[in-house]
Amino acid sequence: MAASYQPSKSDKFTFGLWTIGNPGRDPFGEPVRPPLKPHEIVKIVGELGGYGVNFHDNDLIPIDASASERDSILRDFKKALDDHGVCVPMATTNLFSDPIFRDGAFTSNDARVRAYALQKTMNAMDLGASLGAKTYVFWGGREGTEVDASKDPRDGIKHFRDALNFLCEYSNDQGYGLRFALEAKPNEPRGDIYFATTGNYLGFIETLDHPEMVGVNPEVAHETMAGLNFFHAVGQALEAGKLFHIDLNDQRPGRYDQDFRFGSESFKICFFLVKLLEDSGYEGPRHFDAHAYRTEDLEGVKAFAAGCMRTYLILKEKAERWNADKEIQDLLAAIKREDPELESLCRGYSAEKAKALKARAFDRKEICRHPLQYERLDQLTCEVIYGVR
Ligand code: DIG
Ligand code: MN
Ligand code: MN
Repeated sequence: MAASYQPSKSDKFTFGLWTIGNPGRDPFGEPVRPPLKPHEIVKIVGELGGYGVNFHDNDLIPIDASASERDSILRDFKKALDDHGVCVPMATTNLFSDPIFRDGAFTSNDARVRAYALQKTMNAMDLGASLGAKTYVFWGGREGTEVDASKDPRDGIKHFRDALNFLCEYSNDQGYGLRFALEAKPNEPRGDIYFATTGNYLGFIETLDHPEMVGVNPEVAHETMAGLNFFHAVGQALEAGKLFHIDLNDQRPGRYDQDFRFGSESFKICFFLVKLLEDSGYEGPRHFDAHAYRTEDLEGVKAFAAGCMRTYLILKEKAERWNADKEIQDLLAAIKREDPELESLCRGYSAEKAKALKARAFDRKEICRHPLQYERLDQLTCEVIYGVR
């Protein structure tokens, strides 16, 4: 029977409240869609087959909400979660919208702002943990500069490290069991954002007091904006055991952060990404940090969300086809040249191994005669993606 590509809870598809709830505002235009309340977004995600929703603190509770407004919002939100069997795997803090963060949050030049950012994040962690979140994302959208005369980059790193060390201790102190996932972006809304790529964060994590609690949340659009191969970035995060969460969307290179529907632009990268997530046994949410085109009405937004999940499932089936394709697998087997004896010589240093390796003769011309057949391999891969294999 032909696959239905119908999402189920076991696919762990999640959406941020800010994605389906995006009203279509952009730097050059006002909102084009009426706002949706959190419980209305939960209903849409549930009806489309989604697994969970995520939120910034102020996506759920407006920054100046009264206690009674907060209680009412939370009551409706929790009821919708129950009614539609939707969970909250991840939460995060909005440390970028309020004017107080105009020059950063944890890396602000103003100690009062840095302290307020910590306070706001602790409160947001309380909220997220109370709703079941087990992953906490940090996207430092305002942590950066336009004027490098204003800050020594080393100070920014130190302030960010102090904040994360403090918040790791807070999570432990509260018994939340949260895992932190750091999300990189090279620029926008700041001229340059600190920790521009996932690689920056992978290096930074090892300098923290609790590196075991901290991983990364790579986003397709952000690494692509930096001109990088997202498949490689996720590969490094997975290999380091640090892929704690992931932001799926799509992006054309050399443009502002487009956050397009997943798989709508970079077919090959998204194919290899889905194949890597599935082949690796990644068990985290497949989170879509994306939004519908500004042209869309509510039905268009639903088509956007359904399209994200459907495309992921289509690419998952293509990955299964690729893995099962005998011609492709035979090609890979012919291309790779393993040599256990040589490999044992090159791993686990000893003076004897070094001496033997230095004495080994290599026939460069003979080695170059080994065919690589990448044109054929890539053609077959494209044919799987195009749907003719
Ligand atoms: C933007 O890509 C960021 C914010 O939307 C949020 O903090 C994070 C969560 O995935 N992604
Ligand atoms: Mn983005
Ligand atoms: Mn994101």
